[in-house]
Amino acid sequence: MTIDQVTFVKGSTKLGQMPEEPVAEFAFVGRSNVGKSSLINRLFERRNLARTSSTPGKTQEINFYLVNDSFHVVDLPGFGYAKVSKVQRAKWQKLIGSYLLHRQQLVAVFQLIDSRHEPTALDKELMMLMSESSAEHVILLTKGDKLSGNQRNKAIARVKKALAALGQEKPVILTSANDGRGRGDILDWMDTWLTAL
Ligand SMILES: Nc1nc2c(ncn2[C@@H]2O[C@H](COP(=O)(O)OP(=O)(O)OP(=O)(O)O)[C@@H](O)[C@H]2O)c(=O)[nH]1
Ligand SMILES: [Mg+2]
Repeated sequence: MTIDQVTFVKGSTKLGQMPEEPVAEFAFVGRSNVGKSSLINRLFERRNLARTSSTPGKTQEINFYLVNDSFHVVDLPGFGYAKVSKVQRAKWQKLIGSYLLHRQQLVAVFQLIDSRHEPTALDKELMMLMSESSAEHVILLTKGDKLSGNQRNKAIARVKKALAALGQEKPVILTSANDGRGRGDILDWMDTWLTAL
């Protein structure tokens, strides 16, 4: 698949404000600063369509992008940012939780985990939440450019082990927004699911 056209649709902070069109959606979710917006830009080959920042907590809304006039890519606000209040955190969990479990259009969730770190408790919570969802679920390890070849294999093995401990077996793709690795695999998965609809 090639990305021919991308347009920003809208940013939503409530389930009721999300686009109503029955368009297939692929969501990118993971902790703050893990690299969701950067990877989406790389996927689109657009430098700064999804706004990124070295400060965690940049993306505050659920941002919808329409691709090739046929599907949505959804950039979700990050979780696990230490400086947010309890109230904000609870709000995030409610919004993202209900999006992931109840969004009719949702075809697949790409869960991003930093390739340099062990999956956190929140990463594992999200894995468990996804077992209740009917959407497809793929793990993307981010910032793979920062690792050596040996470390990359270790990172993949580590997350597969964490999944197995939860009784799950999911595709794991090593990615980098910097050098573009993994981009082709992400597009191939999207293609496969769109074809199966
Ligand atoms: N080396 C390297 N740095 C990256 C990569 N992807 C993202 N970064 C850096 O990580 C930081 C966070 O990236 P974002 O894309 O804004 O992260 P996010 O997950 O969208 O963060 P929130 O919107 O706060 O949830 C930025 O400083 C990026 O430049 C990557 O593949 N390699
Ligand atoms: Mg972001």
